[in-house]
Amino acid sequence: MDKPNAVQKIVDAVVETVTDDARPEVEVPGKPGGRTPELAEPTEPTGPLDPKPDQEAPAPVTATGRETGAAAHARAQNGAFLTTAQGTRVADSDHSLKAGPRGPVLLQDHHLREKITHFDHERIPERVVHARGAAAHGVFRGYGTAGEVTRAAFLADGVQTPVFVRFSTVLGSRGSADTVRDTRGFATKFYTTEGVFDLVGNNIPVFFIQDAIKFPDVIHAGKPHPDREIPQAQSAHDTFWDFVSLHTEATHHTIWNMSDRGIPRSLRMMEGFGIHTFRLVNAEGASSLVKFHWKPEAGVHSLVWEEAQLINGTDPDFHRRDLADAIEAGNFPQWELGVQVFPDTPEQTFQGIDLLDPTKIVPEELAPVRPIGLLTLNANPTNYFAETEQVAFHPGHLVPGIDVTDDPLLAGRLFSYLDTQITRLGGPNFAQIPVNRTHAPVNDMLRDGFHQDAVHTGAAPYRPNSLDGGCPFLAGAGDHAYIEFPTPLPPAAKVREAPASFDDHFGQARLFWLSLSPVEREHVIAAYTFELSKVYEQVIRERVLTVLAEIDPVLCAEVANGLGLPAPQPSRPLPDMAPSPALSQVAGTWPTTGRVLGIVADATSDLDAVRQVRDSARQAGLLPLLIAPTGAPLAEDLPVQRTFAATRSVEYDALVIAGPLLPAADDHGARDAKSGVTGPGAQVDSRVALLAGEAYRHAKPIAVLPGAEAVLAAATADPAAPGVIAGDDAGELVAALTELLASHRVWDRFPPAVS
Ligand code: HDE
Repeated sequence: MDKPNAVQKIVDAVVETVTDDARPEVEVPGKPGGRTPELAEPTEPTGPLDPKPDQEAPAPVTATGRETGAAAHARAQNGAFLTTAQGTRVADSDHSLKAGPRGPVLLQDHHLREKITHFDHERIPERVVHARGAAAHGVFRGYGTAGEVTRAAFLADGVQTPVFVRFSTVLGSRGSADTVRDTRGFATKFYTTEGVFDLVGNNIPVFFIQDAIKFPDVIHAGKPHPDREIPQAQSAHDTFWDFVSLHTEATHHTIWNMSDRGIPRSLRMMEGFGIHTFRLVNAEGASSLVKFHWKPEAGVHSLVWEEAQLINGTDPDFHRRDLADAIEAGNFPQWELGVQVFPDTPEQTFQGIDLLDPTKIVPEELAPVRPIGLLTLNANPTNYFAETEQVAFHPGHLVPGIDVTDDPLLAGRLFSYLDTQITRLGGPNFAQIPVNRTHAPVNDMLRDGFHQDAVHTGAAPYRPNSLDGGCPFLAGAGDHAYIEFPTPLPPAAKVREAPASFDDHFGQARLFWLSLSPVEREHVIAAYTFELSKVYEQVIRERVLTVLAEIDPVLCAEVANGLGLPAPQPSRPLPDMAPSPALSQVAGTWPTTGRVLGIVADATSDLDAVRQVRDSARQAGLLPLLIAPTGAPLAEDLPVQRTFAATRSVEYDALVIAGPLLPAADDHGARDAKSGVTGPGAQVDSRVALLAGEAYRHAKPIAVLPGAEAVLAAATADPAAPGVIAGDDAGELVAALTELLASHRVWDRFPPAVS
């Protein structure tokens, strides 16, 4: 398939394994513009700068999917001079047109009116859920392994399809913090040759409710209280826990949110799930039921709760920044798409699990995930609003070979996503917004409406017609038409009921609990205890404990203990269950590319060792950042990226400390409230002690060079604890840290109390 310009660039840029040679020269990602500015305000007119090399724009196709042959950034602004929206050059944009310098301002000032009027209308309604998001362009390559189950063209072997992926939190407003405890959205738009396919999933494989009619209820309960509009982007409040303790089908999703999955380390380190069972249809017309899974190449990793809370204050854009920085530095995030495949039987169950119940998983040990393609995110959006804000996903954007099932949650979604865009994006023509445009030819009979961008030809937008020669014609299966699978339906009466097979609300929550490692269980206990401690009404806490009793006695007793309440008994004996090891995220080792290494040093440190650490870290694919008392370089070749006053441990995955780090000039409480940890007469800068102490208690690897031992003492970190290493060979230290980072955290440092 010939795809010029932007599409081709995205497709060309697929890099299966990003080699050091392929990685762009980016020492520290985050450069705001395409050019390093001069100190003085520029005076020479020049055209708009090219976008940064890491940025891409929606493909330059028309509103009707025609390739234009235009350059990738053809929609960007043009010319060297400021103009009005009509392209008329402007001589003064700093002063209103007035009757004399002291006014009054004249109504005839068309430039003022245009500028202010447009500004007044810059905002659109944020998404009712998933308002906070970050996105990237990329490419998906099919493995061809799905051919047995689907005829979808983009899954065929070697086919490369441009994609746009948006990640999100669910509850928070558009300006809310990134690292709140919440489910994350993982929505992918595939611009396939057969039309757009949207896989609109989450990072948690189940949902709070079994029927779409309950969606307004669960969201109203999770959103801030309607009177004070607090708390923002949190589930730690009365209305959320009131609802989920009464509506117990939410139990399974809730325990996932209370686990480490609710606070991912990075959007690049999350799994994704389609949740619902979909129906795939192959070239012979045979159907299978499937569940979609995204598996991150970087592994599934999480923050610890204290870290997540600190980040929300120190860098509320943490996840957004991390994604953009990784792409800018050429560390392209990758996921494998896989499917669990089940026979399409009349009962639509698999080993007793109802496949239409979105509160249930099928353990991977029972149905393995078969890889069917690779997703690589390789370009940042050029403009947040135009792309990330205006992208419109819809589970009903399907292509031939992919059909839906009768999951009652999915049915409501098939209505909702189309409906919501009409308000959010101002009318029915949102499919014509550049980021939403299909790359397949459009020949519809939809006409007119607000913001119509297509210039339709012809006289007969109806069928049948003879005036337009009967065009457009209907397609058959051989012409890639979308044909719904003729699913047989059992005889039924019209009722408002759920099937009995949806009744078990606790079994799989118990399966999840039993499948976690001890340290993950500690985190679940702590999360429930924290959240319920923020609940005002005692009866709601007590009610949640009755739900926890149905999951596990240890979980229930530990949370009850933390709340100072008695632990209730389950209503019936708890079942024995074989754990599903795939549900735990701590076993194994993973690539460490792009992990951030903080190197703490000052002018008195062994600068040769500092250089060696930095260089070895770069060679190992880590991102080393030098942390020093001020922004002054420690040597000509040792620029400083962070200062003691302006950094916090949460920016780093591991630390190297190059002592001795005596208190710096600004290490006093009046200047920096972080000072004072070690008290007067301290031998170590108190911000460094805090940095090391936080990294230590967040189970991060720490290495100390000779002379830095006092930092560990000041940080009350045990030098003999797992993951704390000392030595004088910089290369060896970095190698040891990299090995520790491959398991993400040094959990052995803090043995769990519960088994
Ligand atoms: Fe959504 N959901 N949802 N949802 N959802 C929206 O669509 C809705 C559900 C998901 O990055 C809205 O364009 C209903 C499950 C993601 O733009 C809205 C129900 C799953 C995103 C909507 C669900 C999701 C949304 C808000 C119950 C995981 C963000 C704005 C039947 C499989 C997409 C918009 C993006 C967004 C409705 C349940 C995922 C209102 C009615 C289950 C990732 O249409």
